[in-house]
Formats: sequence, structure tokens, C-alpha cells
Amino acid sequence: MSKKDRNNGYNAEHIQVLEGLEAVRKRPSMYIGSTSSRGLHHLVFEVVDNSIDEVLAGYCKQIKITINEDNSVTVVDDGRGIPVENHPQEKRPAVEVVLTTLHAGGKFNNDSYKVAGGLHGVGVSVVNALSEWLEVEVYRDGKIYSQRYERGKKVTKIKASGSVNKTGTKITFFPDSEIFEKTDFENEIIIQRLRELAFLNKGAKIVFKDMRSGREEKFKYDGGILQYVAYLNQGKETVPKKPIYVQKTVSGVEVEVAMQYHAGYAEVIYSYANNIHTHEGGTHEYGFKVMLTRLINDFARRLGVLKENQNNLSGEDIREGLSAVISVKLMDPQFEGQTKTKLGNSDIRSIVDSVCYESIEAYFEQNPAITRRIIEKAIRASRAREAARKARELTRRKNALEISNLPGKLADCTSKDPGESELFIVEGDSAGGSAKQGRDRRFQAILPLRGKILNVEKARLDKILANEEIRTLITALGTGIESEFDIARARYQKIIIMTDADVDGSHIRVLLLTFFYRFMHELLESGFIYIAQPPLYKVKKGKREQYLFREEELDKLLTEWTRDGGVQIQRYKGLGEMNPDQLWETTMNPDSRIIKRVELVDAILADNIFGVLMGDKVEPRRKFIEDNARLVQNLDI
Ligand code: 0RA
Repeated sequence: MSKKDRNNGYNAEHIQVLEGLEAVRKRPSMYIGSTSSRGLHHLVFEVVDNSIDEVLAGYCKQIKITINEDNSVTVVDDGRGIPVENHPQEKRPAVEVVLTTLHAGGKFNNDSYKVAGGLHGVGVSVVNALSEWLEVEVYRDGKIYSQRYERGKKVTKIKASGSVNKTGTKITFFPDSEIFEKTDFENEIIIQRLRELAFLNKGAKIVFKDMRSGREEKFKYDGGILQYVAYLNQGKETVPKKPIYVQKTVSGVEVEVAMQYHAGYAEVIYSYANNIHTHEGGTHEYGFKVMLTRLINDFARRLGVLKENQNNLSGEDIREGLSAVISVKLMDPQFEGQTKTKLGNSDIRSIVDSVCYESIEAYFEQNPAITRRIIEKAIRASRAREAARKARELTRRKNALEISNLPGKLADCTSKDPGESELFIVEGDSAGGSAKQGRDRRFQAILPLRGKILNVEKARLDKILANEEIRTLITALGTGIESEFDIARARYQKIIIMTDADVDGSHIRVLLLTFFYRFMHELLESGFIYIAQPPLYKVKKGKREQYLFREEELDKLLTEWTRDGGVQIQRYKGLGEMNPDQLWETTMNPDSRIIKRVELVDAILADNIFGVLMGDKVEPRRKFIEDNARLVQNLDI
């Protein structure tokens, strides 16, 4: 420190501040997590969080985020504007203190909630420190105040100019390429967070614009997280139609919860504290889960659905197919856990519990039909889980006894090499009989399935697993299921579903695919599952004979052939109508058959598809069965 500085208090203080930001430039990862793309985007979120704090304080309605053509970012809000008057202790404009002092924000308005914690909340000064340049404009007291910084150091004094009749803050920054590996902003990352913030702060209008591409997005949700849950469940059959919504402020803690069941199985619970996604959960999420388990069990007993001698439904069963968002806003959030995304404040647990119990209990009392459906869903989940456990045990036991215990209905092949072995799963005993006679027994095994499960309209997993035929299938495949699944033990590497080309046939296909998807996922991933393509028609004229596999082919062929009359058409209603030789020739012989490999286009898409298949909405399911196209891709072998 020079003598001059020591003699001048203001300067000395000033230098200290600069040292503070130098520390940020020396170890950026300590402040923003990393200097990768992730850290880069934190800069944007940090500035936006400051504007969100103005929203939370009740002064800000709109935030606009722009990625400019030069890859700088501008965030404008209509909050109060960062104060410009001299800071009483620091004796310089408050805006300077905010932009050059670590954690300066909290010193000002600490009577409102803040987005502080996790990697956020380090203050805009960090953004300033890590930007090649930053320009701030404050609209306050009818004036525009502006100032420029470079790498955290001010290069201009605050200038007042013009006259405006608005308030707010505009910050534009250009990330420093000396710090970041990459300085290109990706709009998807930003958009996702902005949408989330708009859900979490109902009524706030958040506008995004990417000047590089012209893309613009506007987010404003007056329903807040109620709309968030509706968004998560879009396109799904839900109970209730409109999410259950709770909002209440108790002891200075604002609790907001929205929940809604869907026809699928996934449990999706997103929790937030002061707009920060608490990935690791914490007291708010725990309070919600404990509350829900107690509440649903209480109602199940009250309604007599659960008898005295029956065990309580488990939390897991109660949350099957639940989408929920929990958002709390509190004064002093404590973030714990590995990634500092677990809310630690212990009083929050009981606050969330009591607020939610009261409101949702009232909702249940007013909506008994919905309550019943929710409880019944939990009971089905519980049965499915129990059935799955039993099935697992069964397959474990059977596998222990090995091949000697193969099901009697299985006509196995002689080869023991899974690479060349094929298993035909055949609909019906009569087709099964033809297939057994027609096959090449060296490498083709036949497992006939009786049509019983065809009648199960809404195929629940517990029913599937309770089904004798499915158990037989598990044993025949040899892999085990779920966590015990081991693809190395697969006894066949081609598993071919051979069903009639009618509605029942597609139904059994869907059930089998659903079963494979849920319990033997890797079989699908490895491409071991196929669908046989039996012919629809045999057309005969004199000695000429042709099999047709698609409806359109018939018209085409008939116009060609009928000109000279004498054409015989045989329509195959089912596999059973073909004799063993015909079945071999048309559907089983590797040299002449067509089989389709079932491919998972990608896991998420598949999840959607199976949501459709297993869901309650009849129309999308029928449509899927009819065109099957996205799951099953043509593959001629
Ligand atoms: C300190 C104190 C006050 C507001 C702000 C900072 C503030 C910071 C940012 C950053 C982006 N937008 C912002 N808006 C406000 C309180 C102001 C007062 O008491 O008048």
C-alpha cells in the first residue's frame, strides 16, 4: 500500500474492494462453480436473481433478458433501481458498492426474501469481476444513471442524464474470455431457467430475446406453480383435472404447493427454497412427503378402503404417478448437503406439513370422488409392488433350479447358443401347435401364450405379473427381471412376438412390450425383441400363388390379376388358419420371412409412448396400436 493510500481513508477502502474482486478473478470456480459453460450461464442467472429479488420484494413486474449480437447479455427490470446515493459507511454511490463488493446486496433490503444460497446469491459484483466489461443503467428519481466497468474496475464515474418516468435497472455484461473456456450463451439453458422462475414467481413477466437468432419467448404465469404442475403433466390423463393448489404464509414463511396425479408411474417432485431448486430435498420436501402419506392413509381408513387389519399404504405407493412442486420462501434459508441444495431449516418441516395437511384435507372433504380415485391408485400401486416382489422371488427360485425347471409349455430348441437361438412367443395354443410343427427345432423355440390376458383392458402391472403366462415367459427367457436382470443369461437373442394381425394381436403385443420395457429394459435396448409379420392374404391363380403382407397390396395385385378371372383369395384371420408349412414359409423361415425389430428411439420418447399405452386415455392408445410406427421400425432381415 502506498503512503498516499494510507493517508486517504477512501482510497484505502477502495483498494480493499478491488482486492476482493481480484480474488474472484483468481479463483472464479469458488464463486460460480466452474468456468465451463455452466459457470458462464451462472453469470446470467446471478443478474436475473437480483431482479427476482426485486420481484420478491414486491417492486418489480417485468424482467427482460437479451442475448445481444456481440454475445453480451442485457438484463433489464422495472424494480426500484439500484440506489445511487452515497452509501453511508462507504461514502460512495451505493450502486458502486453493489457492483464492487462481494455479498453487498444483503446489506441493503434485508426485510424481504432473497434468492441467496447455492451458487447464486454471490452478488452482481462477481459478474462484474468476471466480465471484460459491464455497463449499468439505473432509472431512479426521474433520471438515468450510468457507469462502465472493465474486469471489475470502474472506468467511468456515475453519470446522470436525461429524464425518465420509470424505475429499474439495466445491466449489460460481456463475459471475459480470459476467464471462461467458452463465451457463447446457449438459449436453451437460459430459457429453461427463465420459465422455471416465471412459474415460481406468479405474475412476473419474463421476456427473453436472442438477437443472434431472433428467437423470443415470453413467460408469465398467473397461476404460478399450479401451471408448473399442469405443464409437467401436459398430454397426460390426470387426477384431478386441475392440480390441487395450496398457498399460505405462516410465521413469515410462504408455502406454495401444487400436485396432481397422472396415469403413469413416475414420481416427479420438484422442490424449491427462495426460487433455488433444492435437488437434494430438505425439510420442506420431507414435510410434504410425510404429510401426504399420513393424509392419504387417514382418508383411506376414514373411507373404509383400508381395513383395520391392513397395513398402511407406503409413501412410495402413494407417490406413484404424482407430479408435485413445492416452493417455500423464507428469510434465512440454510442450504446443506453435497451440492448445497438441501434445505436445512428445521422449522420448515412442520410448517409445510400443517399448512398442506389442513388445505388438502379440506380439498379431499369437498371432492370425495377424486379422493377415492387417488386412494385407489395408491392401492393398485401397492398391489403391483407386492406382485412384482413375488414375481422376483419366483424367478429367483426358478433360476436357482436352472434349466431343468423350464416350463412344460415351452418347446425349446436344441441349440444352447443364445446367439443363434430364437424364441417365438405365439398367441394361442392352435397357432402354437402349428409353429411347433413348422419350426426348425435346432434353433427355434416356441412358447404359446393363451389369450387370457387379452381381456385385461387396462393392463396393470400387478395383473401382468400375476399372470401365469408371463411368469412362464420370465423363466423361459432366463434373464430374471428388474434389478436382478442379467442380459448375459438371456437364453435367446431373438425374441419374436408372433400374434394375429388383428386388434387382439396388437393388444397382446402392447402388453408384452410394456412388460419388456418395464422389467427387461435391456432386451429392448439390445435390440433382442422382434415382431413377426404374418401374411394377411394368400392370392392364388392357377399355379401362381402369392402372400400379401399389407392391405394395399391386395388392390394392386387384383387389378393386375383379375383381368383374366379365376382368382382365389384367402384371407388369414389368424395364425391358426395356416398349416405348419405355410407358417414356416411365410413367417418363420429366416430366408423368406419379414420381422420387425423393436427399437427404442430414445428413452424419453419411449417413456411417453408407454405413458400413452399404459394410460387411461383410450384414444391415444388405440391410435398408437394402429400405427405403432414410432416404436417399431421396419427392418427386413
Ligand atoms: C440494493 C438495494 C436495493 C435494490 C437493489 C440493490 C437492486 C439490485 C439490482 C440488480 C438488478 N436489479 C436490481 N434492482 C435492485 C433497494 C433499493 C431501495 O431501497 O430503494
